[in-house]
Amino acid sequence: MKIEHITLHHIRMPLVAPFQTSRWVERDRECVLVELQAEGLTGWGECVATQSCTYSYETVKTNWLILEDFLLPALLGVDLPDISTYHRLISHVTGHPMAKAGLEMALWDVFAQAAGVSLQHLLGGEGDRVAVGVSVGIQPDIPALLAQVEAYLRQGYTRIKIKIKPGRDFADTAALRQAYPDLLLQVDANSAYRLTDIDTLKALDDLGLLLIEQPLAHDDILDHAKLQAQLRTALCLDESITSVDHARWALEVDACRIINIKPGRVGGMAEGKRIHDTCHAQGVPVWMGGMLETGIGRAANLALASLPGFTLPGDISASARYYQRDIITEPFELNPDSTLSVPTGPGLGVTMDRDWLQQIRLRRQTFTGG
Ligand code: OSB
Ligand code: MG
Repeated sequence: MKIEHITLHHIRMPLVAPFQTSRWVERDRECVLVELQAEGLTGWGECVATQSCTYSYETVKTNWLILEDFLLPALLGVDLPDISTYHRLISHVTGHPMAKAGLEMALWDVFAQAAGVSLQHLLGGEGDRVAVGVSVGIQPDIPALLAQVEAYLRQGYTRIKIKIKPGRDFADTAALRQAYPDLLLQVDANSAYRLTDIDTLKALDDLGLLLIEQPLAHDDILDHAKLQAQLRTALCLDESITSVDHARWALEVDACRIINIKPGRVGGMAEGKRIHDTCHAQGVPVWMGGMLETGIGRAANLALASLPGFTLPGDISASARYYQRDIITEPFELNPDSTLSVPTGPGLGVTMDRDWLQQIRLRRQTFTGG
């Protein structure tokens, strides 16, 4: 596969409502999209980093820089036989998983198209739907939280995740549990706690949660193991798992009993699949996380989430939960059974809305190989 041209698009697309986590707020989806031309085919990828280094150290600008200075030069003009050769060609670049994953996604798209199959098929996924839930940001107060969750339940979502932070944790979660005794409910702290907050975290232990996501530091494994030893509820790591090795380390020391897989966080779908395979072999459940992706990243996430070890509902909601107008011409809609359908067309199986792309684009640049 001869890689001829790559165009980077920096976009800013409005969210339907601000998304508040324990440590930051997202108002728009600002990201780099990768458009790759190879032998008459066009592949699309999405870098999941945002405008600020909140979730991780990567940002839109670092994604662009690493792509322009290191990743694209390694790839442009190359006759690429497969995706593992891509990883070999960029193996000198340390870190920056989101930049690497955005480019990898565009490669998966063209390789699947060239083979005339869906990305799901190429990855080895199965089934036509993926169970999904919705991730609810921190609301102004508890009545607003109850109203927001009720609205999502009425739309058909059957699994709810709420963001928590110190001072907005036990009372919020307990109120929801009281209103919905049987709800599939989980919480995500995005690294807002320390081991010394053990009393608060132990209080959450009695609320029948599916899991507690990333309570401690973004790069910690050891303290999570100390915490897991004191809780019955499964801990789930998100930020801390940046490779299959981190997954292995975390499981070896019982730092978590569930893993949230985000391809962008771990350098791409190949690494995400390796984490899935490691967990599946050990009977550890995984689920697909989300980064408020556009329809491009969402399509890729659905394909990967159809692998058999993804046994818990993913943070992959319908387009309308995020955007008035998504970047693809066929927005994702929630099925009545709280699932999203996995695209079946060749490659990602979605179509870029070029008209909308042009309206929300802040910058574009095309790079060509020698
Ligand atoms: O921690 O899972 C997270 C969104 C942005 C950054 C981090 C996270 C999230 C979410 C939203 O929880 C998940 C989604 O895309 O619906
Ligand atoms: Mg998370």
